[in-house]
Amino acid sequence: MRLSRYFLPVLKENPAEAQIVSHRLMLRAGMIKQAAAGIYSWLPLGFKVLRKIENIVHEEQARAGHIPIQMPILQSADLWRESGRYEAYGEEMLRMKDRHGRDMLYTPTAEELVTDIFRAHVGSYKDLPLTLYQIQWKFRDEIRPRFGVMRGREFYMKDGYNFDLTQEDALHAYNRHLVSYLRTYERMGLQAIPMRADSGPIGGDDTHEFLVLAETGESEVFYDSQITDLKFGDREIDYDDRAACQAVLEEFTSRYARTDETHDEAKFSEVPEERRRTARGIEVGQIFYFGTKYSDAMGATVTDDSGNQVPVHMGSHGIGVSRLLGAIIEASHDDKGIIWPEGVTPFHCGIVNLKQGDEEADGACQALYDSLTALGLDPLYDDRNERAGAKFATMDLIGLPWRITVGPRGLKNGVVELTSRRTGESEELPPEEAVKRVAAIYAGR
Ligand code: P5A
Repeated sequence: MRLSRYFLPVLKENPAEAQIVSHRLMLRAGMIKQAAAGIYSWLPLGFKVLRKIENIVHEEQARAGHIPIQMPILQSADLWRESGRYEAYGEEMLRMKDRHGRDMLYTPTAEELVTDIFRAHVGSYKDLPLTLYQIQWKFRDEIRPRFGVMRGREFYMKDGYNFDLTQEDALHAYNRHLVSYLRTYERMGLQAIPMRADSGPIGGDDTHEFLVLAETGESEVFYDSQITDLKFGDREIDYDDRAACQAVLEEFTSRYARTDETHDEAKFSEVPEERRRTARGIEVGQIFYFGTKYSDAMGATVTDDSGNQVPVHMGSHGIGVSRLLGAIIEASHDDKGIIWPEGVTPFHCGIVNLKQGDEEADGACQALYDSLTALGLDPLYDDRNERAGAKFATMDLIGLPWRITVGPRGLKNGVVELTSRRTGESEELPPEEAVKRVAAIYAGR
């Protein structure tokens, strides 16, 4: 993409309404625009990152054997009356009537809707296990929407639902989700720690939240510092291997790690004092096992192998896709702007032309652009007639992890400059080498 033809409405001034760095940087980098309290339009740069995050989620869901569907944003209240949650959900549910006076609502979550699909189409234990998921907009009429996409009223969520014959099978689905989430967050450059949490209006006793440690996080968390040494890395786990999934769960959840909702001071004091940490965290996901809560209420049963009708065991699992943009920025920025991890960066690298209009510099930039594009990479070429300083400031603000700087002086010596946004380190090398280096960085991503 040529920046002169792109739509990147960066702000020079710090927006007064933004209290935390991710919100400020998302506004300044022209990623989002507020449409109403807690509701945002996604501008090209923000939309591109949202799509990248969404793609990683889809890829990791596919790896775990989960099946994508798409359910509507507007639901009828009838299903929620069946489950008993229509009244119980309270003020956070946005309710409306259609022209016939029927009660409708904007989906805050979709346990009822998916259970209705299940009971209509699945009748036998032979069709299990089954996990359906979607990535869809949700609405919760939060009393205090704040921090931009971090606590929106409208937000983008991956919500998945497993259906299993027995509790044991459903607990395997729970473990499988935990493993798959660890992998998903690591691909986004995040360390998200599973912590024992409270299940709130979703229900059930077994639940873990995934928290990214950050000073601006809304949750207070208590944990054993050994937990932050654990890395999932790029382990390949066979998701059908129950023992392997169980082992990962035990590895990542056996040390003390809880949110304030479930914190137990007595248990915490058993952790050696020098390892006890109190911090703040951003909840980027949550997994639940709630057994037959919805299948009992809504009559979602299957015949088992003896011909008996039994309610299915269920759980649900959520990832805050739009919130993740904020969480990644909170975890990865400096005073000049965002620093995108390679896995989610909107463009793979920037090309800065120090002397726009100079025949040689223009030609070299175009050649770099063409070579990178031919390799399947997606560069952003700053071809504007701007001062070098302004170009660097824009690149630093929008946070592309790599920048290639091209100027007449370097070209005389046959070199361009490759700079890492994270370390600030630069290296001079011939243009073809710079292309190879960038290609190598993204190989396999
Ligand atoms: C699991 C999927 C559920 O709703 N039902 C379907 C279950 N879980 S949850 O924990 O309530 O939400 C899942 C994740 O969504 C993100 N999230 C939000 N993101 C932005 N703004 C909000 N107001 C908001 N509320 C929830 C969180 O990341 C949460 O973990």
